Amino acid sequence: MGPVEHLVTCPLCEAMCGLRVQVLDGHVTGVRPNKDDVWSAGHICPKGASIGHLHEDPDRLRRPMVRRPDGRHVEVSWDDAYAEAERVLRPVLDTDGIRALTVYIGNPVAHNSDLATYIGSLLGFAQAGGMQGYYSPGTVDQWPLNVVSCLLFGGMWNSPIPDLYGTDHLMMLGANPSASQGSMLSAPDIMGLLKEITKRGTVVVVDPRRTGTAERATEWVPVHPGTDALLLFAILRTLGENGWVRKPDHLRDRVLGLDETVALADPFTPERVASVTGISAETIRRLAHDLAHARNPVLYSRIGTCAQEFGTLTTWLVFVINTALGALDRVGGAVFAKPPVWVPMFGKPPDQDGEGYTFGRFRSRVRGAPEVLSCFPVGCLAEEIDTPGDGRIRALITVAGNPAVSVPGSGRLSRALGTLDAMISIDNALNETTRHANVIFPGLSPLEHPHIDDLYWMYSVASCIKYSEAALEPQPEPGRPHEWELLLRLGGSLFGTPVPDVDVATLDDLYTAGMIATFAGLPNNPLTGLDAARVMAQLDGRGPERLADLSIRVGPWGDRFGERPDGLTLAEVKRHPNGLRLAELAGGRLDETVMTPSGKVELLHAHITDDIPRLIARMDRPNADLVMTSRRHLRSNNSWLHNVPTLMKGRDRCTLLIHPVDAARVGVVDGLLAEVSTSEGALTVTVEVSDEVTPGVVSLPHGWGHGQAGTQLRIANAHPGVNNNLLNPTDIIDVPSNTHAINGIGCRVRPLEARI
Ligand SMILES: Nc1nc2c(c(=O)[nH]1)N[C@H]1C(S)=C(S)[C@@H](COP(=O)(O)OP(=O)(O)OC[C@H]3O[C@@H](n4cnc5c(=O)[nH]c(N)nc54)[C@H](O)[C@@H]3O)O[C@H]1N2
Ligand SMILES: Nc1nc2c(c(=O)[nH]1)N[C@H]1C(S)=C(S)[C@@H](COP(=O)(O)OP(=O)(O)OC[C@H]3O[C@@H](n4cnc5c(=O)[nH]c(N)nc54)[C@H](O)[C@@H]3O)O[C@H]1N2
Ligand code: SF4
Ligand SMILES: [Mo]
Repeated sequence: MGPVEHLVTCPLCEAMCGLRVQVLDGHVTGVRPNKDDVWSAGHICPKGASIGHLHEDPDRLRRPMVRRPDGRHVEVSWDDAYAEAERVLRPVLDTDGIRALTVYIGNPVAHNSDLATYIGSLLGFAQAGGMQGYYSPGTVDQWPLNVVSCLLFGGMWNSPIPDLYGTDHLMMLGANPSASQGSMLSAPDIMGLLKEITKRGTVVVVDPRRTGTAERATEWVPVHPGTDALLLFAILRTLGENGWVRKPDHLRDRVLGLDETVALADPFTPERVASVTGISAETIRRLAHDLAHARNPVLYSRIGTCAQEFGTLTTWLVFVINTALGALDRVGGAVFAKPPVWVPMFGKPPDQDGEGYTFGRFRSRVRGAPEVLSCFPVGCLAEEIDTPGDGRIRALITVAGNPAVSVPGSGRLSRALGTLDAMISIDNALNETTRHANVIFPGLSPLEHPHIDDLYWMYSVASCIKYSEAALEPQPEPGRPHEWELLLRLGGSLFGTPVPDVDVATLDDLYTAGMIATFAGLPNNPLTGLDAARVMAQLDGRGPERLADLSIRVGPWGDRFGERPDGLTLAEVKRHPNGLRLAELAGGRLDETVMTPSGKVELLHAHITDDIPRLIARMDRPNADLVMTSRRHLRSNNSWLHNVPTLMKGRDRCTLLIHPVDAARVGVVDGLLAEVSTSEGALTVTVEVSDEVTPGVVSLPHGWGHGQAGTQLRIANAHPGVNNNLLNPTDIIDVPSNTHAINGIGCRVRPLEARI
């Protein structure tokens, strides 16, 4: 018999491409793009094409591992792993309580429905038991967007995306889709869509580096890192001064605070911001003019404008300017996607029980950082572990995360992880982080479990739904636990039941029923007022499939349990292996999507505008001689695809990009070693001299620094690179969102080798 083909959605980035995976005798024999996928229509990138190699990777964990007293990890049975988790965890819980435990949730959680739907069980149980903040790389990523979305639009994941099909003038800041394939913006073949925009209009890329995206744009605007908020305020001021603020009918009575916000731009004249941003006053005026005179202008920003000193103000200004251009909620502008599913994270979190949102409800123990959406800055984790005293973190659970590489101050964090009394990881690799874990519970490979995306449809340029079946049986034993079961087991153990004894099936029922009952009792969500017992009785299956059925049935196309007999259920979605394309982007949806207390877009919030004096002060602070920024590569995925041989082909990617003028000034030479240092530390790295970075800026990718003792990553360890988070300090923070700056960090570069 020949290979069997399975249609699955690639879970490796937000583009959600459809793949055809060929399987023969339990092995992947080929991966091809799925041209019939209703969403991606045959688009694919090298990462998706390599998913078979990821699955077959001999280093990928398939059995639990425990750490022996000599520090080595050995494979054990599932029962022994549960027993070891109990042995290390219980004494901490018995003496210090759940307060001494925290959880780190990594990025792949959002790309794996088993984890995404059940992470709430672990977090919810831990929070109920007294855990303080939790940690996530969100605070090195999109937390500014989450804060702004809560305040302006009423939900943490509720914000408009640029209509890439309709705009004729896109200004993109701090994003490089030629590598990332789009972020908080899901689009099939995003570079193809950008090319179409350049044909009918303009794409302006604001980035300190002439990226692959900037290369293909109409114009590249090299901005000094961390100063975008100044540029945007100056643009807003120019719009106001020239009477270019548009107030279209569809926004009338739907937006609060626009005039007051435009007035706040007053101090930021193009002349005043020019020297710090590195963009001339003339250019700023032209950028504003072009936006104002385009038919369908829109701004979009991403991590380069979030993970920087003024992430919240910058992200906020993007939405403010979209509003001032009249682009909000209209085709061709900034529109709200319509996800076909509804999941609890789309609602207001139950712990935010007042009107609007409250931040700073509790503070971190050591530096007193206020929580923001229940998170402390992730760079606080190390000090919470290694600073003695009451309330010290002694137990950590990591779920699909690699903080020893991915977070600022990772040197201190790595050392701190080694001192924990209990560390448990749910992860597929023995890597820089999990080498410190007492127990590693491996998840399934992405091809071994079904998957259905939820969050990314909130940011997608069309409303689609797709179900991925499991292409392969879990190996080595088909019955091995799924990650959602592991999450329930760990969550269930927090209240006294020994880890091996948790009744996962019963807890699953309780978790699902409890979640439905909670949201049924809260206002303004699709579960409001539903009878929880009746809903439970009608749902199919258990675990993530049951939750997927729920989220589809209460979604905009759902059957609402018989109310709409032709509506969707999970079973119906499964009948369409190429997916269902349900709707295209549309405007006019503010009344339906905005969940603020006033029901309107609320532009002005003290939580955001209180940060303006800090920005004003920035205008008087001269730029550092050299600053460091981060970059991504199409063939990497944060820290964890470097063990896939097909993705490691080609030349060394972990180089320090530096402009020829700076290279000459500091005396470093292309291809030779240099030292780059910051207040946090120093690294030795190969120099790549290139005018693709602006003078004054160097760029180093993140996710490297492999080759650590005790890891099992043969390929990655042979190409270790260096970890730029050893250089990123933990104290440069975007105040309103708790987000670390990893862009615009003052640094020094000096030669370590000379050409003879
Ligand atoms: N300097 C710098 N630092 C950065 C960034 C930057 O641009 N510059 N970017 C930041 C951003 S945006 C992010 S999102 C973070 C990422 O930070 P993290 O999420 O902490 O790190 P990742 O490298 O994505 O690590 C993912 C982990 O999940 C595991 N894994 C992969 N798939 C699965 C699975 O299906 N199940 C389980 N259980 N485990 C799995 C991998 O083995 C790996 O250990 O890094 C942040 N850090
Ligand atoms: N291939 C691949 N795809 C990925 C990932 C990956 O690691 N590899 N990671 C995924 C994840 S977790 C995320 S969050 C997304 C991120 O997706 P993107 O936001 O598109 O991320 P980057 O490609 O890092 O692009 C960020 C850009 O910001 C620029 N920048 C740095 N500082 C500043 C600044 O101060 N101002 C401005 N205007 N620009 C600045 C950088 O030079 C860089 O070009 O990508 C996702 N997709
Ligand atoms: S762009 Fe690449 S990594 Fe992203 S979903 Fe598509 S194939 Fe996967
Ligand atoms: Mo991210």
